Amino acid sequence: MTLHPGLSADAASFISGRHLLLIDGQWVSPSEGRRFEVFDPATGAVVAAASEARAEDVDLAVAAARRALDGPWSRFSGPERARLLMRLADLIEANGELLAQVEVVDNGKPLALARAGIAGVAEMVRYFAGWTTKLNGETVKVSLPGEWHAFTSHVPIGVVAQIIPWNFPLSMAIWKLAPALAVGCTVVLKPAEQTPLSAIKLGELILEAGFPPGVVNILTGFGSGAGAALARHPGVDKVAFTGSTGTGKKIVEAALGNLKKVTLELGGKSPVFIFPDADIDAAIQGAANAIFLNSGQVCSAGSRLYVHERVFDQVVEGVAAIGDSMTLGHGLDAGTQLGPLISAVQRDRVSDYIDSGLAEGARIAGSGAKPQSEGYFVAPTVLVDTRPDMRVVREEIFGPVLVAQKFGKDEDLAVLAHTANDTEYGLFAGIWTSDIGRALRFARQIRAGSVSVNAHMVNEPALPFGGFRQSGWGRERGREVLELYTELQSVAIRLA
Ligand code: TXE
Repeated sequence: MTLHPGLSADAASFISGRHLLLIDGQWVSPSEGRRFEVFDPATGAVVAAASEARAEDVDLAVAAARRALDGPWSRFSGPERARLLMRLADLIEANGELLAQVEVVDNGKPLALARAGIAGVAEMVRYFAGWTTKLNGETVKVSLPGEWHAFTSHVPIGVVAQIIPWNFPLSMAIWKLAPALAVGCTVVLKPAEQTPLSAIKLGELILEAGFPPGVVNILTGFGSGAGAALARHPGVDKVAFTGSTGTGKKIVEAALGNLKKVTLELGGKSPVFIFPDADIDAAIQGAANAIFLNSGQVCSAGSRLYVHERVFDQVVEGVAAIGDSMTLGHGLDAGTQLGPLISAVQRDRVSDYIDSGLAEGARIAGSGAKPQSEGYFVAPTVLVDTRPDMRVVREEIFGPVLVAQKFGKDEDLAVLAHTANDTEYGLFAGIWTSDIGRALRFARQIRAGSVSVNAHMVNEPALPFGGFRQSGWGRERGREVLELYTELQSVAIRLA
């Protein structure tokens, strides 16, 4: 196993350690004894071996989660759950550098981005710790004859399966875990097979924080094995998933057996509009961040850019120049601004998209240089001369590839909204303008779960996040996600 020399001794020792499954508060070997390799995407080298959970392990983990749900965890009050979550947030911060380095080796992202992610994760846990004592129902007036007292209350939905993607492994795990634990659910969490390591470390911290056995179970393994077994399991009350739209549909089918509740955070092809009255320098930087951050492997990446013709050349040249100036490299190397893609499969997929765009008549703005490196790198790429029917404009690429198009000075907001909405997705849209009235009128016409004005990717725990149309079901973050981890119970009492 070849580890990057920049890793701290702690991180190196954790990564090369023996990785097991967390079931019922114990680290255990997988039932079939299988293991799988974990790669550093910046080098292609194997860095670790993780345990492969199979259906039998899923059965054990779901049973442990059920026992905890019906047993000790049900007796934890809101303030007690809050204290555990607060302790977990502190432990995440105390182990922040190790977690960030693990995330870099597992996922490839630059260290600065991984560190920012860890800080956000701790804050997300604290935000949901606050909610443990605040999710109240309502009293309801009953109009039947006689005297009544009636109210609603939120009860935990039960045992939750959480299936996590590889683009922000720890953040996506916490977005799901923290609200589920805040309301009193128990969890079986499956990280993506490409990035199992930070979830394992998180499991250690969860035990150290004092969560009772079985409240959080962590199963590393593949989607077709452990993932599919969780999605169809009759003992699971809800599955929460982030990943591709195709896999989301498979999860919905698998969930039909017991009609478990499903929430989905899926793909996107999000538009960014730049009007000529915007602060153009800020808009150029914002549009570049929107597609190059995390090498474009972001569900809400701003992957379609629409620029007013008066500033089109300036914006496209600016974004392409930022892309060309970025230093690609290992996330632990000083100066790296852009890491590799997650896998050879993803690199080839993204490269094929660029080729398909060029074959259909698009042109690369900027250098178009290809990285020469053993890792899974794709250079930032801005495509112009694109048309709405091209695959690169319609499909989620999930790489640092931007398609740029012009709009005319006479186009009204309804026409632009039609362009924004000309997609099967509806996750995000960005608007850059100094005319806030226009921004608000435009936002109302856009069919997307989140809209940012003069900013991109507002990562705020209190703001719900999720998709219209094929970008998903339900919301994460904010009060809304708590409702999706609870069932609403009505109680009506006839007074004597
Ligand atoms: O995703 P999958 P993949 C998109 C993005 C990317 C494409 C393919 O466009 O190029 O998906 O990535 C688990 N039952 N996004 O194939 O398959 C799997 O083990 C249950 C967008 O890696 O969706 C992993 O834990 N689980 C996205 C998780 O699903 C299954 C983030 C995600 O994998 C399963 C990631 C099954 N049948 C990819 N099959 C976003 N919205 O942010 C797989 N899994």
